[in-house]
Amino acid sequence: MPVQQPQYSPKQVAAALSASESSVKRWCDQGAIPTIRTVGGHRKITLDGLQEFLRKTSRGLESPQALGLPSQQPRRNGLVPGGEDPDQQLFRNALAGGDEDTCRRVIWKRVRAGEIRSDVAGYLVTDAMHGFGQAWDCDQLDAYQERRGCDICIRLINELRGDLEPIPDDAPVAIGGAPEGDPYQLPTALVELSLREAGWNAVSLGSNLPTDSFLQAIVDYQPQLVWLSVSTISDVSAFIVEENRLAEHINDDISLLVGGRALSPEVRPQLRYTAHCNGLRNLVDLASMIRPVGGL
Ligand code: B12
Repeated sequence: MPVQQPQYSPKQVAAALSASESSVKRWCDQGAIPTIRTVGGHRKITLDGLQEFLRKTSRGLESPQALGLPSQQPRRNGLVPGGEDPDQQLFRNALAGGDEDTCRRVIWKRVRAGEIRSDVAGYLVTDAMHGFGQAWDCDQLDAYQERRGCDICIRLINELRGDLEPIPDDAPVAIGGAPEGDPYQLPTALVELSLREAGWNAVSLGSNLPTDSFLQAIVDYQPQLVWLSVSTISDVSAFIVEENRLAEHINDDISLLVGGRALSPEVRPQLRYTAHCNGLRNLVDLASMIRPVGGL
């Protein structure tokens, strides 16, 4: 995928900053704004360069729309850090600003261009939320922006899922979720979308799920595959006991696939499971080995 930074002229940047063009040119020439020169000698400013300038000078963009960026920026100034792909930049800054329509446009543009939905969602949502984590660390993001961002992502993931072809009755069943004490909703929603798109009748049971209820769902759904998404563990010993209890009650013919940020190399050897997945693609590949299903 080409990774190209958008480039802006001093005039565009001046409009976005509500400053004069001559001031912007001066900042460029003084090195305050990292600047590229075109073959013809014109000044060009990348989004990263501009971001660096905003950070160093504690400035915000008065009119981000002058640069094609979403109009609602985070209340605290500065852009959300993350990947360099312009789509990622646009998505995460729109998400921080609560601009759901822009986020939706970016996602669907890529899906309509033929990309796999779960790849698009994983690529944009993961980058954005990791950026939110960093922005939060630097006091650049309010709690409401993070909560609202999660809600928007859940809606967008659900839209992607809802627009898929209906699953045939004989499709293999997969269920999963995040264990008790783990409130993270996005990873399990992304796993559900990935498996659904790969032809599984996949159902996410959500987050913060008590083991007994997880076991009841296994009785009710009779799945061939169970996934466990673990993003946070507050009490490692209790988690290991509960995870092993879950694994013990799962029949040998059901695969238990586990993944998530909190499953560190220290914790994993103490758990029982069929396979650990490094990411969503890895999960889909493993799932197709367990039970191949009709194409995408
Ligand atoms: C949103 C968020 C929250 C929200 C979640 C809301 C919700 N509805 O989901 C809430 C408010 C609950 C929250 C709470 C807290 N959070 Co928080 N949170 C985040 C944030 C910003 C995004 C998480 C997220 O959704 N990421 C997007 C997902 C899609 O990415 P991912 O988790 O990496 O998942 C990918 C892979 O791991 C993989 N994957 C995951 N699961 C699975 C499963 C399978 C089977 C497979 C195949 C793959 C897979 O696929 C995913 C897609 O690529 C992160 C920042 C970050 N770096 O992620 C902080 C972050 C995780 N939170 C953090 C902290 C500190 C907290 C709190 C302790 C804050 C507090 N003081 O209260 C609490 C703890 C909550 C708890 N009970 O443990 C820290 C953790 C630091 C650490 N060292 O662990 C982070 C990193 C922020 C930071 N930089 O400080 N948080």
